[in-house]
Amino acid sequence: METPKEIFLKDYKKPDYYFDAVDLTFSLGEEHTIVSSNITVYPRTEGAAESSPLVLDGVDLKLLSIKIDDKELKEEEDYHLDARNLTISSPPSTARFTLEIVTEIYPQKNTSLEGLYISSGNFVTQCEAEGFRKITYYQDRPDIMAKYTCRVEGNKGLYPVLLSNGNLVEEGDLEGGRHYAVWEDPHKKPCYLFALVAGQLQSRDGDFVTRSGRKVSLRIWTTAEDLPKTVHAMYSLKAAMKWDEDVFGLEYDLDLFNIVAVPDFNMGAMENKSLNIFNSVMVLASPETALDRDYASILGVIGHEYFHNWTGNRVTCRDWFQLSLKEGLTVFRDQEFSSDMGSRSVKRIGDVTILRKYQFPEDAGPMAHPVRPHSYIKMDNFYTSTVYEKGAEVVRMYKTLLGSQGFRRGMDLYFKRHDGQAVTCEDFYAAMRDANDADFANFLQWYSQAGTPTVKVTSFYNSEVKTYSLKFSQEVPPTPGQAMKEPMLIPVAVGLLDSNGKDMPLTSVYHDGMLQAANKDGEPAYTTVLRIKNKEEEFVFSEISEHPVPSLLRGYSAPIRLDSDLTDTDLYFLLAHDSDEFNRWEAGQLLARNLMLSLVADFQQNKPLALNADFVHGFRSILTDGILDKEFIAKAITLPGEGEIMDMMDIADPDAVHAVRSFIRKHLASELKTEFLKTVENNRSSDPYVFDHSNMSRRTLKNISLSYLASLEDPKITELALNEYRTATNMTDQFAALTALVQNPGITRDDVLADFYGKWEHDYLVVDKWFGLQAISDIPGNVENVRKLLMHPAFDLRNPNKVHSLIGGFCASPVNFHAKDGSGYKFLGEIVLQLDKLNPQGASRMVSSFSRWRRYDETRQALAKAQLEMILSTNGLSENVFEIASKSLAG
Ligand code: B3K
Ligand code: ZN
Repeated sequence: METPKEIFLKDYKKPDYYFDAVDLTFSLGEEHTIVSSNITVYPRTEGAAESSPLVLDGVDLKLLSIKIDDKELKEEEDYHLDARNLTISSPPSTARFTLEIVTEIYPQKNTSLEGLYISSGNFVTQCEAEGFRKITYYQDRPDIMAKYTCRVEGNKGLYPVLLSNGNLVEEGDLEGGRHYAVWEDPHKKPCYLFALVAGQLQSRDGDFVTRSGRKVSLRIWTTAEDLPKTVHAMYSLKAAMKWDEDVFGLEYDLDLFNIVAVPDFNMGAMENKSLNIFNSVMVLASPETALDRDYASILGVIGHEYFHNWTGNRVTCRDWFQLSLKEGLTVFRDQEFSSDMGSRSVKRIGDVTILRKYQFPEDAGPMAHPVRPHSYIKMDNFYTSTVYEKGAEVVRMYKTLLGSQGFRRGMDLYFKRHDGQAVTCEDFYAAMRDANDADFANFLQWYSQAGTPTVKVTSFYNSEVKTYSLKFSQEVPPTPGQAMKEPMLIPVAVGLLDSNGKDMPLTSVYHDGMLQAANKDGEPAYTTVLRIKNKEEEFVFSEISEHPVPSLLRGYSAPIRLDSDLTDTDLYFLLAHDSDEFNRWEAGQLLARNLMLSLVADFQQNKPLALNADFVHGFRSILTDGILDKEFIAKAITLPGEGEIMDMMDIADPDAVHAVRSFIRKHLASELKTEFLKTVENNRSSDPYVFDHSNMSRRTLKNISLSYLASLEDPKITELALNEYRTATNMTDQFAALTALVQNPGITRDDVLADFYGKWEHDYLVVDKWFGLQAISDIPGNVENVRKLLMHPAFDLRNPNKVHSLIGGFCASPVNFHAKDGSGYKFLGEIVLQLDKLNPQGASRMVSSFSRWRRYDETRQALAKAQLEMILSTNGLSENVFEIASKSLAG
């Protein structure tokens, strides 16, 4: 391997040449494809005395010809070629010129799923981040924005449908059974948004009339067989288009919007201009085959990609370090969209859970990087939960600081200033600031400092003068390459509860030697946002008539770890009364976390485990609450995950944490058996499946109750679950019953798994669920089952969804992946090497499971480290895997 090159943000330079118009012709073939590109180029500084070289990116291409203004260039004399670049030594510097390049590429052999490749016989592209260079020589960087036309030619029988970005301007037949289509995109775009699809596809058609009265045709393309499963995707697309108009005043800007679903895709979806390409799993759903959570993800992802049309496409990134500019913002937008379509607090709980599960560990490990990274070897390794989810939290903090209207003013200014441009995170910050004349103090640090800040709070009530004070201190932990950190502006939303559990009116806060009103309009506030910007700060509330219980960080107003002096009694009180539903849930989680940690200590000291009565009581009151939203109840009775608890230990102990979590679940199930059974009974329905909040909540609560019950390993419950499985009228209920049943090893488990496969073997997405369910199992020694499943005829290492289900699923069971005999590590080490030869992006995602190896005991450390070393010593390793494996070892 050539030594991988690290790219730094501080080295950013403007391009010496810009591209104006790009004309592409693809001649698609069954063995190879010919790509002709015709580009109008102009120098950044026209008329410069000496011309700078024009450096084009290109990987795995066969160059057939290259011309400038019709004149053929000669190798060595006019240009130089190596494995990454084609460099034209002295192009005309005085004026525009035309660059014509013809390359030959081999999509049929492309298993990396970037550039142009084949999925189920159809041609598909994926260009973000740097896949366009696998199609033709180009300045493959997002600050090169040009207008594209694209002519696609291919065999009409094999590829009846030919699609690219923009509007169809011409189509017709050619000799030899071939045909063509010409697409023209009137909007300037970076090449990462280019797309082409060709193949046997059918469409579900719909339309949407924009608020200015323009009619947009909507088409969702799949195989003929999958077409019936696109109803929900079409509904989601229309809902997203409407929502963006209502909430942000943003309208779609072309007459056609296409979505294509393909089975082989490296991530969820891609926002190519007017031709979104989706992983099938993020489009296809029917009541019989998809889960409630699939319906919810589809809604969110269709929204996300659609919202990119403004946040990403119309305004794009100057360079890849700015990725969060579009991703953090667009995740924030899709979160808000889903909130408005369902329950806001439940959505918030789900999003925070994901942040804690994936982003917190990343931020505390060897791959920790800021929302805007400082360097990378392979950009694809930086589509991370830090850039996406923490990035969305950063955007959310602007809204918390500015209020809804202020945030909207900031967004409006951002589009007004930057439509059609490739910009930076500072540009977004400046728009938010300038539109509101706001003081953001040291807020920009959120973009450049990695690590999850810890905020400590202590409180004091002075009954004589009726003041209540909150003292905060903040600390951002050191991360690789960043030992010292600065304080940064943290918005902390606070409410104070009186002894009846009601919010106290907040009139004024004394801070920094000044008395500030808690609310601008003179009305008392019940929640106020405190701005913590120094290492230590104190806020004193006046006119507080009794000792309150504080509700801190309401709605999770900042992505931090909060360390407060709340007692368990306070937490039970908040769990029962807080008007902020997020914090009610949070109080329950904190109680469960404390309980789990203390039981883990008992387990490690071989003490008997016992569950305290208060916890069972609190849990019962939530489970049987007749007023609370059912989906909220389901969230509130879900214990913190094993990973979350392991993260809080000095040395992570997967066996102890698993034993404790299972113990609590089983104990709760036995104490509350009657309540759980009643919950199952009361929440059944034989009505046809509807995806709406009330039905989804009902199913979720019923199914989590069933899952608790199944932990009892009671034959009567097994009968009940089997009955649920057999009588289910939708996949959500059927799969929940299956999941409950497979918790326990034995003949019933084997039979029901076989039965399920028999029923669904014709449906590849359901088969993926079947793989995933078995892979994630905590059954001892499961690695052997997973090895067997690798050989299953339905498994395919080239398909990312299958890899995600089986390999990713396996790594998500801490007891099996971290098995003390090293069998899990060895399995993953082998797979990473096999996968790396086919699909480096997929392989590097898998190798990430090793990255936190230092968190475990010495035996496990040695075993995991040996695998990382084995991987790194392998010849021909991809840069993707090299970067993650080497940083994991070093960090
Ligand atoms: N922008 C794409 C992700 C591209 C990943 C490249 N390795 C999907 C999205 O975030 O919308
Ligand atoms: Zn995105």
